[in-house]
Amino acid sequence: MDLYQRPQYHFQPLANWMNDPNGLIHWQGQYHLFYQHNPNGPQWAQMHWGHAVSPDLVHWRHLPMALAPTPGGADKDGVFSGCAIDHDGVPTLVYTGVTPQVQCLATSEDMIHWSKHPANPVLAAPPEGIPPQDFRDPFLWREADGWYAAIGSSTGDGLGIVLLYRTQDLLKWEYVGPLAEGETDETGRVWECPNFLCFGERSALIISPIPLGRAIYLSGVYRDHALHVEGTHELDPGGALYAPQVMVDAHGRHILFGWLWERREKEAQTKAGWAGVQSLPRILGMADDGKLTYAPAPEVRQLRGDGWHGAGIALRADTPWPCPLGGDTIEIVARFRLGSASQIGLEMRRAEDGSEVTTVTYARDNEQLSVDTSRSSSDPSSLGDRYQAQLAADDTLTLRLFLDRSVLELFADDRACLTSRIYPRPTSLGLRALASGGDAELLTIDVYPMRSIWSG
Ligand code: DQQ
Repeated sequence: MDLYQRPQYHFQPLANWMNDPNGLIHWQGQYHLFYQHNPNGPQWAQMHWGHAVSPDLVHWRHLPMALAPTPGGADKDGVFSGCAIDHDGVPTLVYTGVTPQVQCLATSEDMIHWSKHPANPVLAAPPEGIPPQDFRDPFLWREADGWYAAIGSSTGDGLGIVLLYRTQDLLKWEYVGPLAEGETDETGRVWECPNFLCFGERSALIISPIPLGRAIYLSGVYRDHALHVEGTHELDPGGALYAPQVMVDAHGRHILFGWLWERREKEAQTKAGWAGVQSLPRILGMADDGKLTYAPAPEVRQLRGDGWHGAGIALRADTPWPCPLGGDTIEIVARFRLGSASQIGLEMRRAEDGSEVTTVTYARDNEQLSVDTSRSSSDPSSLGDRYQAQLAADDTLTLRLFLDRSVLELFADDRACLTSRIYPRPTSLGLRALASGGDAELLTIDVYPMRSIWSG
């Protein structure tokens, strides 16, 4: 098994394949994370639901497999994604069984052992005109007149759609209409894994469109059981985060986990013996402009070891400043004053001879935040690229970065997130700050070694 590239403080199963987070729920003071899992190998096949529990969103304990395909059953070819709800005090998983794609239920008395409902499938076919091979990933919420479910799908014309259903007892379902529909193929052909979130007057519908390979969201006003869309936005265009799921916990926080897929060749994944990581828990909010805000859950701070702190560091144009502490399992909080610079940034996981380096930059003129992983690894099986997000910054900008071996998660001013996968050598550990086109200042920089979540 390739142990070096395995993250130390991001959730993973012990081995083999993992993709979407499923069934996130805060139940009797414990956070439950289920996930798409192939227990038999490091590739997508025969989907099961793995299961883990945590008191604090950060330290996890593996639990027995929650769901496996039932031979001859409604989920004989796979237990696909879905959610967890509290249905009159009974923890209930609502998920897609295949093939064909149908909606199913499972319940539990102890949150460990799960029984599939004898009436499965409880929703056996989509409305007329909707392709039955794309009818999946139910996401439920409660309204005054019952449960509502958003189900991902595709229109007969090959655009994305989220179908809205209503049910009282989870056994009889009524199709209400489209919650939202795509208008161009720029937002994909099939919408997977919908998540519908309400923030006061405004709502956001997160979707994972095929073939975009990244999640986006529609924000607007939910009225008469449809989302009146005001804007379409990127959720995390860093090239690695897909099929996220959001839960509202007992404190009313919207907490997101997302699947971080591998960005290295299949062969390297097979050799490694594992594939797929969950993101750190992120708290979502909504700003006045209808865009989501992102912050790592405060619980993540408990992983910090003794940090290195610097302040008032002048960054001269084109003269990189080497930070005394770098690493591959660290958190970096860097607050920049842009000054006269046209671009500022950080180089990380830098080899001493510069042969490997990952660069995060912010360019003032086009307001672009970038993560460049094209030189992250000298291993040709690693697939690097350059990823960008739009961000308007004033004279100061705070970059908060989590490096965890092959994971890089970037939060910029809580207004943009870019998550990428990188596969440098274990010896590429350097960290430098830079400015170009003029001088800037690092107002403060904090670098924390991060503790493993698995070591007690
Ligand atoms: N993954 C699941 C599906 C979902 C897709 C299958 C998204 O339910 O649509 O593993 O990654």
